[in-house]
Amino acid sequence: MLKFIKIIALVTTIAALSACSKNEAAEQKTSAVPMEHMSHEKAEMVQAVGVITAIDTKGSILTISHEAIAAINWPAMTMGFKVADPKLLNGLAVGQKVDFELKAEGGNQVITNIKPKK
Ligand SMILES: [Cu+2]
Repeated sequence: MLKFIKIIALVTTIAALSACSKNEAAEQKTSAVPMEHMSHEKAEMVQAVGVITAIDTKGSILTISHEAIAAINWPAMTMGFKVADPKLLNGLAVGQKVDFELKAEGGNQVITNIKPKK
């Protein structure tokens, strides 16, 4: 009888474990969805291209409609980026096409370099 109970317990454990790993796989699938990159913490410098749609000089925030960035698996989208130095905003205008460089800073993507695209 004791042996029978042990087997039941074992079977239950295995079932629980496989259910758990199934859940993990499902979660990984969901987290591979585009917006996950917003809280992306890896420190990497990435080159990107986009068009400026708004400039917030007070908050040092540039809103850019950027193209897809394959290096970090981002789809194309319009989003706000903080600039590392307010001086980077000098000479920029809404509607301008730009080449820019991003760096992850505390989970946020910060523009460390930007220049009008030729
Ligand atoms: Cu984005």
